[in-house]
Amino acid sequence: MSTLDKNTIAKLAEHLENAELGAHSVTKITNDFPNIDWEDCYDIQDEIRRRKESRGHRIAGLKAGLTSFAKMKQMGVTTPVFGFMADYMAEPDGAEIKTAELIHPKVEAEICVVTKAPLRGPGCHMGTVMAAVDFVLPAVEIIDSRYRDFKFDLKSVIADNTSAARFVTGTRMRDLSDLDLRTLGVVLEKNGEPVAMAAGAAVLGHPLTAVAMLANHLGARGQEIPAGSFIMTGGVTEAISVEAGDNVSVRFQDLGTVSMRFV
Ligand code: OOG
Ligand code: MG
Repeated sequence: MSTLDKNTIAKLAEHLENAELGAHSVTKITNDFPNIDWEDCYDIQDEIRRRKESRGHRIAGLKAGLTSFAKMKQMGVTTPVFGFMADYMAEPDGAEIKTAELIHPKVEAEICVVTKAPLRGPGCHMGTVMAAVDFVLPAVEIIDSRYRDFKFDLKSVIADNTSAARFVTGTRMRDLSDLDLRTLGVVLEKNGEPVAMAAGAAVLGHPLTAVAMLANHLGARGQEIPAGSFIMTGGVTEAISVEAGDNVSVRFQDLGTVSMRFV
């Protein structure tokens, strides 16, 4: 069930994408559309994706967010959300991230996978996900809500493509069978100081649970996770604000370190 017509969805998608591309904040869309539903919000996100693809951009990955208790508590919400990353959001390990292109960036440490088989819900579970994982790799997501003061509700953040802005992938890939993703430790350092830490179990008990939820969410919308997808399972700790001059390094047990500098 949707409450908005196609025209309104297109207008809201343009509004939110312009805020992203112009790096300016806007008010929550639920202020003006209090009766908007989940379907509408994912429709707006899909329209943002269609706009990018029509300009020649490729989809570089899929993401689950608000999957750890620390993140849910920080943002005052109780369920995960799903979004996508576009090609221009990808940055290599050691990158300089330009803060002038962002509004109020925060970093998140995430355990990620690349798949070797398609995953289509409903009915996806840990077993089907494990069979489809090609390898595990670490990444840092740089989120940047387009909403004023980084304040939003779940519906608004879904429409805003779950604050996706940039991501830095690590360079060490490992087989899933060589790792215990629940006990895999993660230490996030900002300017040489450890500022947040957790283990993989912080994400829904096991990070691959987020992949199953993503497949089931997409399945309900008639979509799937294609083979070869890069998937981010969500920040293991609360997100940490950064500004120009900050250095961030995240140390992942068994997966190496991912670093970047904000300029
Ligand atoms: C929403 C996106 C959250 C994560 O990993 O939890 C997210 C937000 O907090 O702005 O990407
Ligand atoms: Mg994230």
